[in-house]
Amino acid sequence: MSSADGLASELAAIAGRDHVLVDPELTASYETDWTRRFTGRARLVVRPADTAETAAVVRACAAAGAPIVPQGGNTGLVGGSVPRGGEVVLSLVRLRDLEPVDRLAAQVTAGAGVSIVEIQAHAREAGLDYPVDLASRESATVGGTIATNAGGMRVARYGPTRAQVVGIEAVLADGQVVSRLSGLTKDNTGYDLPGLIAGSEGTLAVVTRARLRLVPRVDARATALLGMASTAAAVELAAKLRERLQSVDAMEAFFEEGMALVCAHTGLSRPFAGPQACYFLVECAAREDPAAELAAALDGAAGVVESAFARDPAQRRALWRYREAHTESINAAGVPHKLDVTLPSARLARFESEVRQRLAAAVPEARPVLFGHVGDGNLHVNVLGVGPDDDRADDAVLRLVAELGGSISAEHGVGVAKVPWLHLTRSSADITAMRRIKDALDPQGILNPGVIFPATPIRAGG
Ligand code: 2HG
Ligand code: ZN
Repeated sequence: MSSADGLASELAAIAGRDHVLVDPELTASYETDWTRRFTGRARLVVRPADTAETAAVVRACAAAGAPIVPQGGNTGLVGGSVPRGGEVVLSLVRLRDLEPVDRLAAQVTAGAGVSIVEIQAHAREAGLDYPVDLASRESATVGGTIATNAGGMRVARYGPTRAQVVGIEAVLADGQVVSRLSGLTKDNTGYDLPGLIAGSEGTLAVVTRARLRLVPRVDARATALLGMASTAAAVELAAKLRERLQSVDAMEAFFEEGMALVCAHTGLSRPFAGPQACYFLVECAAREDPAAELAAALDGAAGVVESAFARDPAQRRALWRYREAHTESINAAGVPHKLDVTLPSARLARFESEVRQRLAAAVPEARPVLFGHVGDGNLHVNVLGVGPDDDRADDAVLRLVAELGGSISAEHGVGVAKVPWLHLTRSSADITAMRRIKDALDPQGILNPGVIFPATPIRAGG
């Protein structure tokens, strides 16, 4: 195995001295993720400029037996994009090529380091849109969101990131490059490698470019924040709106504890006179103004106690701020445990009340803050007041999720955070199949070890 300095000089010869960082002041921002719960020292950080350099970096690391943590915008929330201790952080932020929009195919090819906000703006200039949207859009990247199959606010309408991936270019663990960027929507020639790499959390390959599906741009938006009598009423309303309106673009939910934190942190004033059992944010988007159809669908809807309609873009942004400021407001209150889970819609309301009881019983000092995407059954259970290594809260929440037929990871991935609980919602046959795929594509075990499965010792290269 090369010494740290030996590998650093080899990588500097590939990516340039300025793009191999070893000074702790320079590496620090690559070593801690958004939760601040997951952090570790990197052996070094390397930032190649393109696919060829990325492949050469991976080859050099493989020869040195040096484990790699691929990283995009470092907005991950499960510890999958930061080192655990001693890995090479392979940052893809310099892979910023963005090709012209292919209007005939409604697709675009983008480098891994292009941010979500940039690809959205690029698509909109061409009269189209990139439909993945999430609160971290300014920093989250094309490569990172593919690697984690990121979801966000518009999944119920357009599907998660994997549904937008038409093709991928990726570097395999031995430095070979797989390139499927032809943009053919119909292409049944063997295994769907792009579909497999999407959501593999950097454990199978390093995404360098992608061919992405775009959707028609719809600019007319109508947004309402509702105070609901109960979570069950919010779930029922989500189903009703989906049945009645093709224009429903987002349906989000949050609760009193989140509203209180957000108002305290941001200085926003409360939207309604009193606290509500559940807050429901709905947005419709269409070519023609959907305000009238949204108002008609909400008129007399069961369980709506209060409502606030946005009349202009500033009011719309203000309503969204209650929802989107959750993550930063929680972070300001402490270092949370983040449990991103999905439930069958029919059990979402039961989960919301039972999870509070289970948490209170398991960890009396725990302070839960729940919010999420009610349109697709995804709740973010954030838990404050629990030490970083105390996993009693995680255990209580994830066991309840499994009991109710849900998934322990909806859109953030398994990362390192959920490894001990993977068996709760994946059978042993399923885990065996996944491990075999991992071993086949990364026989040395150098790509993001410890993510999805427990780390195994790095094996010598062939
Ligand atoms: C969101 O929906 C993100 O805003 C972040 O998935 C969730 O901070 C979280 O737990
Ligand atoms: Zn989310």
